[in-house]
Amino acid sequence: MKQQNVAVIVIPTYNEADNIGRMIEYLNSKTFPNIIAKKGDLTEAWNMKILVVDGNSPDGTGKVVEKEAKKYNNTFLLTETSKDGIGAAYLKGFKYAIDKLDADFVFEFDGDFQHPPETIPLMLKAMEEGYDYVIGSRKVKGGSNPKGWGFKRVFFSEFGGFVARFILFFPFKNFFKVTDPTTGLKVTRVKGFIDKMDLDWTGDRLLTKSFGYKLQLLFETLKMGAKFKEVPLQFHVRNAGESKIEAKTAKDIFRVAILLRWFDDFTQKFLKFGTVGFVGYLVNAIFLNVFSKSWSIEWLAWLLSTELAIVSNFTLNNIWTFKKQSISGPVALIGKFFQFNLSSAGALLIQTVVGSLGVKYLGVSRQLLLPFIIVFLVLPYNWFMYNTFIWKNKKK
Ligand SMILES: Nc1nc2c(ncn2[C@@H]2O[C@H](COP(=O)(O)OP(=O)(O)O)[C@@H](O)[C@H]2O)c(=O)[nH]1
Ligand SMILES: [Mg+2]
Repeated sequence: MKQQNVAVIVIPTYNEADNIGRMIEYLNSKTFPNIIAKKGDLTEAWNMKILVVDGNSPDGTGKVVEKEAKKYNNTFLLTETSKDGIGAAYLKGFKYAIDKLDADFVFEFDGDFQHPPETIPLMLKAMEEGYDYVIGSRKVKGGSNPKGWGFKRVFFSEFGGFVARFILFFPFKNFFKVTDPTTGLKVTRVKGFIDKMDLDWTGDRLLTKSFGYKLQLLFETLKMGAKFKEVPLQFHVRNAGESKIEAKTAKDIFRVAILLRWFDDFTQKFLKFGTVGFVGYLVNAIFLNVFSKSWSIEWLAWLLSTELAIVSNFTLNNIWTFKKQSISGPVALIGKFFQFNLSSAGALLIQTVVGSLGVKYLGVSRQLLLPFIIVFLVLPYNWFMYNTFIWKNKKK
């Protein structure tokens, strides 16, 4: 640990002239002194800074911040040439915080008092405990939605949050661990996370420059292996001014969630694995038909067509599904192909044993049992064997 941890509260603003001055005053006079005095169980030395990223607001937000920046030397203004979306504003802010403000931790924080400044010390506490990523959640004990929200608003927030969680993470552990995926209050460790992130907001690096950035940064940071924790967020109603959320925002967030999951390496790999398996089945079926018509030796037709399917599976998985772990060179290929045959024999054994026992003792029909065995036993078995033994990640 350094002598001092620099935490930068990044606040994007667009037309927040009625809020931002009060917010800066509040943080500097009420919130930061408690942190510096190590109240609330804090033990380390914190250097707190504020960075407002203003989308060149026509209402004079920038002027207000400039005035505050003259008064407080920990307060900075980054003026964008135009309103580029909240996601873009955050990436610009992160870059500035690292390059110019020496940030060790960056906060995502709203300028309209919807995020209570009192949550900041709780989040820093978690950072002191060694977490990399701390999220303010409205869904954990102690967290809440604004009192003024009607049924419809609560329903959409709850339902939307659930759908986002489902699309992004189901059925893996983060589906259960991330309770509030669309929250905007977060703090992230710079070292190992923000400094490894692509902060170029131009081009197509961001799937959206608007509010969907929340899901993208969440997804990316967790993918990087961040140790994360949720703290309760009591989400308030806006102090003044207007929300920048538009009707199309929900649709945009949904689109981002789908794209994130679809283009994820894991998903792509799994889809390719499934496709290769299906091709293998076709090879098996077609050659079984051909061979059994040409010869009268039944078992030979089964054996050869199955082996052709195994060859097809091995080859396609090697050059496509597991391209990054691809095996090359004749000796390695022969060795792995032998291993692959053993693994496939295992799958055959599972299918034979469970299939015949099922038919005999459960009395279920073969055509019903087969797809069940394939989906719930053979697929997971193959996926496991391929990833752990055949195409395991090369050690870095
Ligand atoms: N710089 C910048 N800030 C934005 C933009 N859109 C929203 N913000 C700011 O981001 C914060 C959250 O936006 P807000 O409209 O309050 O969203 P809501 O709380 O979900 O209704 C506020 O401080 C906004 O002023 C943008 O395009 N550019
Ligand atoms: Mg807001």
